[in-house]
Amino acid sequence: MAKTLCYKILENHLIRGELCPGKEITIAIDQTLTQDSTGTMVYLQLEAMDIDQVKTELSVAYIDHNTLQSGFENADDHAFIQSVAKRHGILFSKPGNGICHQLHLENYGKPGKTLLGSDSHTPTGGGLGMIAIGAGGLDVAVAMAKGTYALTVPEVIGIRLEGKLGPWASAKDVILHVLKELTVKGGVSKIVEYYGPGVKNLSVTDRATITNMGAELGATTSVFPSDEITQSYLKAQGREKDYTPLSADEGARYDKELIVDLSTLEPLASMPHSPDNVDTIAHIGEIPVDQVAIGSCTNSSYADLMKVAKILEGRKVHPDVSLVISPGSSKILTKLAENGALAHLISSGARIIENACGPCIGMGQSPKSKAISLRTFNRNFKGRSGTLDADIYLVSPETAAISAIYGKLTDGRTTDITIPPIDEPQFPPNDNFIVYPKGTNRENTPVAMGPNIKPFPRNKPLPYQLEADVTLHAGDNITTDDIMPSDAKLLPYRSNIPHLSNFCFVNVDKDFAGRCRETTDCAIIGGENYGQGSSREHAALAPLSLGVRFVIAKSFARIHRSNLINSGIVPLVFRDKTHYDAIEIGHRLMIKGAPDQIKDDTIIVTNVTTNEEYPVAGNFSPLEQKMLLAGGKINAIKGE
Ligand code: MIC
Ligand code: SF4
Repeated sequence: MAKTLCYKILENHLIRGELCPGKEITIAIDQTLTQDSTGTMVYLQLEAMDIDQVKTELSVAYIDHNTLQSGFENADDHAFIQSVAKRHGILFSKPGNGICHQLHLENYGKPGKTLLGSDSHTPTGGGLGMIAIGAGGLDVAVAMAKGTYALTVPEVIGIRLEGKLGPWASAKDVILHVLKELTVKGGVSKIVEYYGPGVKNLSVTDRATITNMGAELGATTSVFPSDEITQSYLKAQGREKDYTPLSADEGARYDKELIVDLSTLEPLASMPHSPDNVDTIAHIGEIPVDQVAIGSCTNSSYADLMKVAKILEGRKVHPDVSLVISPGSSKILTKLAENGALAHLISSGARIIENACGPCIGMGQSPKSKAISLRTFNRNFKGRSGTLDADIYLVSPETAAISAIYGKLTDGRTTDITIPPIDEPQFPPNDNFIVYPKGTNRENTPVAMGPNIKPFPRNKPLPYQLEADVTLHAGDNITTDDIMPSDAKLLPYRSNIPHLSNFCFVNVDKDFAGRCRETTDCAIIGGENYGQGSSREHAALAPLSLGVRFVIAKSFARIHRSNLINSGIVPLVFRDKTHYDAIEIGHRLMIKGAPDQIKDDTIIVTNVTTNEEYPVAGNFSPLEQKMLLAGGKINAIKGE
């Protein structure tokens, strides 16, 4: 039978189970990546697993999120991660090298390999024909320790690309169009596979922009074929030997199909406050803009920044706009410096900041109150910029640059500016930012522990009678940024869960943490797509440290559901969605015989306050049941 590309790669890595949608499989993981804001937890967990060297072909620890260093905390975290990397044979990428996904694409990604990363945008690697999956930190720690990862086999959405992008339309517009079609939950339990004649009209970094933002669809991952364009990208990076041609078999069938004619796409924007709230720029209109931010793992490639430089060359940033640019990697910045493009950017009035995540995660550059900020990033959730009342629009680099000049949201096609084609130059190898672990091991390298690094919370085995007070009743599409906000003030506490938990849900319900502390065991009620967004397991660990024992929602986002299970918090789904409205804050809920019930298709939750019963579903795989019974993944592993 003709196979899809993603199933071919999964099949090559299959260790256990049947490659059939909905079934649980275990696959071999070739590579892992971590970044620093999730990495400290990953490496505390790896240390707790008592292993020697990692079992993967390659593991890299990047520092790119918490680079502001406004106190000792971030620098201590970096030193901790560097020491653990040395102990276990992991490459360490120093701060300043760039953003993990851009760096991994440039330096280590290989067609046909599997990559697990403790960051939701790990699917960027799909632009190179990899199966690259974002996961919670503990899953990545286990992948390093054992070289494996268990997942439920996703269905495959095939997106057939036809035609060629017209002037001012960009790879970003492709994924914004797909988001408009499929929405932020359209990709849950799915892999998105691109194919068709239009693929050859997109560069590898274009493809990576598209697979990167597949995370916003909720997809497990997204993947492109590996072809001669992949080969020339790898050649430009001095890695032609890593090339393997890969594609789906002729006639492969997809569970769902979508056709996108690239030639019909026009410049688009995601409007506040959701990436799928997409419209054409022509239709949104020429709204005045206060800030423009260009960068992030979605749009900080060499070609992206060269396009921006060509648009800005000889022109001036509008007086009312602050334009800030964060390049994706040190190699890209070096090239821009060498070819003069950096001078064009600076002399136009742009602010150049570090090669890092920066403003994308609220690490600086928060816009002014009520600002309109155009960003080439991937998430525009309320408050994520660090300014709660700012309106964030997600756009392509081309649209961002032209709008920075005109001071208003601008459709480039209405101007007389043309952008010349950008050729990918040869990037000479430079690993000056990489620390290799050679010659070190556990015995000769101590762990560097700063005073802000606290042990991660552990759960207890599932009790017979699980009882909890409802401490939050949340709406649809709650993001992990809602659950555990991240900004320049809070990110330094990513290694200190007891402190961080005080800010859990602070922008949704500021009394949540206090309410939890007044009782022993708590429950959360959520709407659709609960926990969408990032992979941060802090969105499970902070609630755990506040005593949350279960969450009942209308539906869950994939990574967050896994993170809850890994922490021993039981994620349950309403069988009858009207029951969502029957539960209120302060009600006491009970699951009798919880260890037996979690094996059943239907679990009965009793509302002790109102005497009602709610049938809910868990759909837990045998592995998930084991983790929940033990009170989380670490406990389950220790008990093996
Ligand atoms: C994000 O973009 O939200 C982050 C910050 O990169 C997160 C990881 C984190 O919260 O540390 C992600 O996408 O997984
Ligand atoms: Fe960093 Fe932003 Fe990408 Fe997350 S989405 S990895 S914060 S650049």
